[in-house]
Amino acid sequence: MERRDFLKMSAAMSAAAAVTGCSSESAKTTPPPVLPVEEKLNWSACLVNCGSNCPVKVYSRDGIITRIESEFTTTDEYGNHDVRACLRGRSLRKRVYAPDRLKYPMRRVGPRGSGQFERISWDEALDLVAEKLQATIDNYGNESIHFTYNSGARYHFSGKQCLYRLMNLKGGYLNAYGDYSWSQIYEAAGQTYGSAGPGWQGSSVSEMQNSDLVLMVGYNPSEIRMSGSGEAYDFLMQKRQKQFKTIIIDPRYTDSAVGKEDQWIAIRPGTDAALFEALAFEWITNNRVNQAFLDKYCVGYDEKTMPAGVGYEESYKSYILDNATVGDLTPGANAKTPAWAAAITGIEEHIIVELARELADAKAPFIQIAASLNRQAAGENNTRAGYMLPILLGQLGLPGTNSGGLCKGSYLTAPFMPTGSNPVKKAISFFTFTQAIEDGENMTVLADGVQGVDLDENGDGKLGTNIKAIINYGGNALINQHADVNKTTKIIADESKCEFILVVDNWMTPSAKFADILLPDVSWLESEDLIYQSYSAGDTATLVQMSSSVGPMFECRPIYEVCVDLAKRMGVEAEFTEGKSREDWLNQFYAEAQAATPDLPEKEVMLKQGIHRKYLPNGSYIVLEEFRKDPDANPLGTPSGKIEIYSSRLAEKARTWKLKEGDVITALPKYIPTWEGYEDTETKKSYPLQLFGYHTKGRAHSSYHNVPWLREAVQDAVWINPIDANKRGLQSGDKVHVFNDRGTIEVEVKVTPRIMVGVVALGQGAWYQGGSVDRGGCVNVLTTHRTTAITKGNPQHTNLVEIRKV
Ligand SMILES: Nc1nc2c(c(=O)[nH]1)N[C@H]1C(S)=C(S)[C@@H](COP(=O)(O)OP(=O)(O)OC[C@H]3O[C@@H](n4cnc5c(=O)[nH]c(N)nc54)[C@H](O)[C@@H]3O)O[C@H]1N2
Ligand SMILES: Nc1nc2c(c(=O)[nH]1)N[C@H]1C(S)=C(S)[C@@H](COP(=O)(O)OP(=O)(O)OC[C@H]3O[C@@H](n4cnc5c(=O)[nH]c(N)nc54)[C@H](O)[C@@H]3O)O[C@H]1N2
Ligand SMILES: [Mo]
Repeated sequence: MERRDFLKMSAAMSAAAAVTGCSSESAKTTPPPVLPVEEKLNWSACLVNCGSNCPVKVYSRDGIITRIESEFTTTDEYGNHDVRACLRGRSLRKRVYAPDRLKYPMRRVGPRGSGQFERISWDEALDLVAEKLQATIDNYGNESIHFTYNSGARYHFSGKQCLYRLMNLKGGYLNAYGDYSWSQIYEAAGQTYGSAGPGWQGSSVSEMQNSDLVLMVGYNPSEIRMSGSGEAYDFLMQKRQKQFKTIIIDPRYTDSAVGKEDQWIAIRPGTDAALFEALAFEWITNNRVNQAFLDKYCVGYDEKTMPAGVGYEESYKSYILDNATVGDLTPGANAKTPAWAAAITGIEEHIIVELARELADAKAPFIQIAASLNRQAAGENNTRAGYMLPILLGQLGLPGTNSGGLCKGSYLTAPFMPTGSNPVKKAISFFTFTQAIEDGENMTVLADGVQGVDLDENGDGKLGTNIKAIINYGGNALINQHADVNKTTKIIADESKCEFILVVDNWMTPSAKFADILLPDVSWLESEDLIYQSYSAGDTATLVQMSSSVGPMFECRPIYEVCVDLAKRMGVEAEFTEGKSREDWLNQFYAEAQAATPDLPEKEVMLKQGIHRKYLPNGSYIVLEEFRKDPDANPLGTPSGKIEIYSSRLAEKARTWKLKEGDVITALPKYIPTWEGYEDTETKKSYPLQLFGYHTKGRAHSSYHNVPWLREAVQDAVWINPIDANKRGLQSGDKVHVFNDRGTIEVEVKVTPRIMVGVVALGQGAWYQGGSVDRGGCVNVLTTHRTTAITKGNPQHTNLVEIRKV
């Protein structure tokens, strides 16, 4: 922080302390101090990627933040309740004033990644950025410029959309499809239900009111949807209103359990599909499947609904029973029995049988297959296999049921800065950018999932270009959040490969250290915007009017202004601004939001009240309701218009795609024993423990890592079961090395029965520090660049490791 700002801040803070009686000098006799300026209140929001975008109240004096409060303006009756920020939003003052805040534009002076920079002026920085981007376009073409995945700042007006807009006006950039969150879910839902929707927008949480049994597979709202109005709160209130049974299947005894669950079933990571198949076996052999539903709405269950030319022996029923004979229920030697699944999943046979009975008996089971399963090596198949539960029971499109998808949130809408369209059609999977830096030229459709290229007679085609420049705005996935950080840093550090890296952030993150030019953005608390809650904040829809009395700090500038100045230099200013000022854009957006939500108060009112909310503005959502009512009038987006248990499109990919050894694509949803999974006995000889990096309360990904309060509140420790700990002589609090062939990290260990035997777990997102042992404790030192089979997405939850005491 500049000395001037620091002095201003400490003056304001000591004045505040005197008033609240916190100062030792506030003796009873001294007259009350005269405050320098009145305390102001502005509403702002936490725009991090947890899906909630909570409002926060920012109090300030003379441009210095004095305190942060969460919302408490309602009577707090459920349905009209406060949208209270979690521990992260409440710590925002610390984050904004963190010592590693970026304060002025910088140019790299040492080797890339060394973190050595020199301060430069904005003019110099923008000249350099414009020059480098133009040179990359001239030398290698627009498709050699790439935006790495970024989700750290969910602005509507002055956010990443501005940079996309600028680049689209300049001829575009190499697209990415998919994302770290849900790539394999999109694929699974697309193949099964004809669109991604039923995968990431299942029924509303409120539908639990109509359910008697909620099954949460790897779903952990209490830690991943923490907002005071979000899914965690909705779930609690639904439970309070109706005592439906709750069963949680998770290798970890999560905060979503701890007393809220009726049953916790611990499962080995990546093996859920085996459990689902055993449930299917139980239902088929006990005549509990909904045959009428399968006949009418689905393709591929048995001989009655196989696609032309495909026989019964390729049907789902035959696969589960290992029985090629129509009508016969005699199981074969490879039948997917509970005993078979018990050996793989670690769940006792009788528990599987009981679970099958309970689900079949339930009047309206609400089944949710969470995203963690899709971040496993066979993520597409794990998820498809999970969708089979509601499908086999015919418990879909009805009150109280769900497709297996994540819950659909409720929305009020507000516009985003329009990006325009990208003239470049070529796209890679977001997860393969490191490969595209090294060898994009030779990446193909059939081997690497490249999209949007011309196809040859074999149906294949090449990307034909390497990534030569990267723009990384509001993302830490250049380094920290991407897999195999040690390998990634080597690729990114090589200036002969990717020749230019622009990073725009607020703090000196592990990714920021790899910038050639580093630009300081304003923080949320310094910004004006109208935002709505993000993708998954439950049943309360909100609009929040952000405004600020505290910025811009230092030499930070909003990215909108930065892009206007870049557009000037790159000859597209008029197209970029459309002749509008910043105020014009904000007014236009406000008017558009009012048109969509007519009872949204005038802006002057919103500036004072901050938030406009509505519980379930469009009512409670039942996924696939229309299809269930009338499948002919409302066909799905699959080729058959029906639910595809057997996917002809995947059968085609299985035939034509060039897969790595050990990768499998199957027409039916199947349990696949994968590399570095429970059944990878070869790798387990050296690395016997399954590890995943879950999403922790103390951070949103890597965001908020640099807030000491949060590091204190939520311990970063690798969880291990007492049985595994005893074998290694470990006690809680010991420092350990967690390692595999890709690297070693040093963290504390927490010995707890809340994690199952053979499995260890560590909150993801800690900042990578580098070195042969990463003392930052970044779990991605241990994860792999290897992709999932179909979407070429991220299997970051599939890892084998060993642990030893330091
Ligand atoms: N506090 C916080 N909240 C967040 C985020 C954050 O970083 N921090 N990130 C946000 C984002 S962008 C996303 S995409 C979501 C992610 O949400 P999820 O993908 O649901 O989160 P995870 O923590 O990866 O996994 C949830 C649970 O699944 C369990 N699990 C892991 N592997 C398996 C498995 O193979 N089978 C089963 N049955 N369970 C398994 C883990 O123990 C964990 O408790 O969270 C969002 N919310
Ligand atoms: N091992 C493992 N790795 C994972 C996951 C996992 O489960 N396991 N989860 C994955 C998932 S689901 C996701 S979504 C990704 C998330 O990966 P990212 O999208 O990279 O998310 P963050 O780590 O939160 O990084 C956000 C960045 O935005 C910056 N930022 C915040 N506010 C602002 C702002 O106002 N302006 C600018 N310019 N920058 C800002 C932050 O400082 C930070 O550098 O991580 C993935 N990585
Ligand atoms: Mo995510």
